[in-house]
Parts: sequence; structure tokens; C-alpha cells
Amino acid sequence: MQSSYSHIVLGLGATGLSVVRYLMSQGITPLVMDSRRTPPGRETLAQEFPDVELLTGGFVCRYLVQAKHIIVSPGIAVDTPEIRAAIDMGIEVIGDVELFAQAVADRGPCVVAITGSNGKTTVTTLVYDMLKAAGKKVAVGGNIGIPVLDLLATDAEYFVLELSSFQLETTHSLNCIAATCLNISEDHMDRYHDIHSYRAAKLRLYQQSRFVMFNRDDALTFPDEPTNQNTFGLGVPEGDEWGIADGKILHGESEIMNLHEVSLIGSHNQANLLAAMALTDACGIDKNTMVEIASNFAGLEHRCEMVGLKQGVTYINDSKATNVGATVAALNGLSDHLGDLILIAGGEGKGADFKELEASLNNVTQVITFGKDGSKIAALKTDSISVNNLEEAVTKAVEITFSGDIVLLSPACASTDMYKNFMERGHHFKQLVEQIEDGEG
Ligand code: UMA
Ligand code: ADP
Repeated sequence: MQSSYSHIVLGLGATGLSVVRYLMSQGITPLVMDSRRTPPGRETLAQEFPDVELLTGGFVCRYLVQAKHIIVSPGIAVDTPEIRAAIDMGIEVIGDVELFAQAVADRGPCVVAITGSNGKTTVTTLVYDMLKAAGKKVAVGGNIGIPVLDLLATDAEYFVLELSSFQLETTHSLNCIAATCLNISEDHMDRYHDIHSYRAAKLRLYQQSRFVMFNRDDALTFPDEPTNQNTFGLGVPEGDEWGIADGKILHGESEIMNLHEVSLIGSHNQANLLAAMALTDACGIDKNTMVEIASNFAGLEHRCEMVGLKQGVTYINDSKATNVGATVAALNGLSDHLGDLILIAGGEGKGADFKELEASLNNVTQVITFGKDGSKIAALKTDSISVNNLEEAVTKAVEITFSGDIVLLSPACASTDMYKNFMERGHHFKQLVEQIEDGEG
């Protein structure tokens, strides 16, 4: 083992592995550390780069303080004492997205970036689909699941990046064509002191983009700096902005499409479409192409996804609602439904204040809760039913519903207290719905 390393990679998940691959391709052999005893990338690292040293079970200060660059994974808090000590000594601490930004710097603006508490994956996918349909060479990555450095191997002329607050904390030199912060509501409060520091991390993106789109309906997304002619609001349109009014998507005075033509559920998804159109417009994409994608986009799995009609009862899987804001959006989106609305919620609350959910629960006939923090949600609505797990929740829902009702799984919590991730929770829900006997509707 060498006595010192210029580059140290912290974290050996998907990001850490991509950083090692990138550094090795540049002729740099880093030292890798992970606080876990058996990090997920351990075997792959040993196979691909047997000579790269890995230290597990903690971060060793002795090496950190001698490094020139520390590349930290998004799952590790920059406030971790060992990393803080390195920062205080003037050592550069960056993330994989910053390395990516530096790698593409000579190409000029080629990134479209999307952040926000909710809707990122939906908007990122829409932007990707629109650019692709317009015949552009495009790659998609970031928080959506593909580490950004892995995109450098493609021949893309545009990179569409979904970026989390964790990733933006350690990024400062992205050169975006266009960027947006869709909305801000409490999330990851186990990692931030308060919503303001979480918001500040996300809004760092605005300083790194030629065009900035904020949400006129969410004051927390407004830029702090004075706006310039390249900063646009999304909402009720002002001047030549993109907006929604009278059931239509508008660009200035021109009508782009009628919302009747949109198949996505809920007003939050209409806002997502609007953001995707404004972002691709900044890339010069033809409006007919945007409309074609918007009309055919049926939504993503686990996001207000219709998963079954059993005995006349509609079951919706919104397992990706891992925070309060997403569940509020789903409930508000279903507010004009005529039958009863049954909400299944609960899980790992990540330190959230569930009070924000209370007003939206007026739309709900019955709340069924489960999981670690389910009782905190149950406390917000009289006669809530608490059960031990999702299976019992679905059984209960079947007992109390009639034809015309909706059962919505929108947990307002992460799944990690009972599942590997939100996908596993969503699949379990779908399986349980599948097993419900279907009689006369
Ligand atoms: N961890 C440790 N010690 C370490 C390193 C990580 O305990 O030394 C833990 C973290 O606390 C975390 C887990 O390991 O619980 C994974 O962290 P990671 O940084 O190794 O994750 P990666 O596998 O590299 O995946 C990351 C993003 N993960 C996180 O931000 C936690 C992925 O977003 C992203 O898709 C991927 O990079 C590619 O860019 C996931 C996510 O949950 C989907 N994001 C959060 C969200 O959407 O709410 C922000
Ligand atoms: P993210 O990638 O930010 O988590 P997704 O598109 O995966 O966003 O959606 C996550 C959750 O947020 C889903 O439950 C979805 O129904 C909800 N959602 C989607 N768009 C919005 C929005 N614009 N505002 C609030 N909630 C939204």
C-alpha cells in the first residue's frame, strides 16, 4: 500500500465504481474507502481493478489529509467529521457530477439538468424522449440511476441529468444549456439542518446554467439572485414564458396543446410536461415533436400508476412517493374523484414533519398505515387504521371498499424499513392487487 494518494474515492456503490473507472481511464490510481464493511461494489472492483486498494469499515484520516482531491459519493454526508477535517485543510472535496462537468467543459453547454423534490425522473425522461424524438444524440443519467461519468463513453451531444441535492452540494462548474428546480418540499431531513439548507443545495444549479426555469407556484424555487433575461417562471404565463392557463399549455400567446390530450394523471404531471417543454425549447426543439411525446407519455412505473381494477375498485401504485410533497401532489391530483379514496401510507419517514399532509387528507375517506413511522400519519386523521404490513393494508382496503372507489398506495415515506427500495415495495403492492379476487364490478 502506498503511503499517500492524490485522489481518494469515498463510497463504493454505483457512483464510486464509476469514479474509479473514470480515474483509471485517465491514468490515475485512486485509493477507495467505504464506511461499510462490505460495500456493494467490492467484488466488481476486485475483478476490474485488482490493484486498486480498498479500505472498508471507516474513513482513514491519515490518508484523507494527504490527498489533493477527494471524490465523495452522494450517499455520504459532506459533514462527516473526517471529510470536514479535510475541507478545513483546503483539500478539494467534489462529487462525480463535478468531475463530469470538468470532463465536458471544452464542449460548451451540452447539459440539461433537472432537480427538485419531486418529478425529477418524470421530467428527465420526458426531456430525454423529446430530444431523442427530435433526432438528437442524447444520453440520460444522474440520480435516475446511471452515474454521470458512465455517460462519457457514449457519443451524445446532449446529456440530460437528474440531479439530487446530495449531488449538487459537491458540484460547482456545470455549464448547462437549461436547468430547473421543479419544486421544494421537505425531504432528506435526516441529512439537512432544515429545509433552507436543503433548498440552498438544490438552487446551486441556477448559477450553472444559461437558461433557468423556476416554478411560479412554489416560492422556494424562486432564485435568490436578481433574475436576468434568461430566467423564466413556469406556471400562469407572463410575457413570452411557458405556462398553463384555461386548460392549455401555452408559450406566450401561442397555444401548444390542450390538456385533454394529456394522458398523465394529475395537475403535478401537467406541470412536469410544461417544464420538459420549456427545457427542450431552450435546446431549440420543434414544438410538434414535444406535443407528440407529451400526448403519448403514459407515465412511469410506481408514480401514480394504475395497476388494477378489481370489483370496480381502482388501485394506484405511487410507491415512489417517498416524501410528503409527493403524496400531497397525488392526493390533490385525485381530488375531483367521486367515490371514496383510501390512502395506504407509512414507512421510514426520514425525519419529516407529516403536518404538511394534514390538509390533503380531507380528500381521503380512510387512511391505512403501516411501517416504522405509519403511526405519525395515522395520528393526523381520526379513525385511521394501523396494520403491520402492506399485505394487511391491502386486505383491509379490500374489506372496506366498494365499486367506484380508489385505493392509493402513496406512502409519504421511504421503503427502507421493510423493503430494499421503493420498486420492491411497488412490485409487492402490484402482486397483492393481482391476487385480489375479481368478481362483478
Ligand atoms: N454509504 C455508506 N458508506 C459509504 C458510502 C455509502 O454507508 O461509505 C451508504 C449511504 O449512506 C447510502 C448508500 O450507502 O445509504 C448508497 O450510497 P452511495 O452514495 O454509495 O450510492 P450509489 O450506489 O453511488 O448511488 C448514488 C445515488 N444514491 C444516493 O444518493 C443515496 C443514487 O440515487 C443514484 O442513482 C446513483 O448514485 C447514480 O448517480 C438513489 C437515491 O436514493 C436512487 N437518491 C436519493 C433520492 O432519490 O431520494 C437522493
Ligand atoms: P423524483 O425523481 O423527483 O423522485 P418522480 O418523477 O420519480 O420524481 O416522482 C416521484 C413522486 O413524486 C411520485 O410519487 C410522483 O407521483 C410524484 N410527483 C411527480 N411529479 C411531481 C410534481 N411535479 N410535484 C409533486 N409530486 C410529483
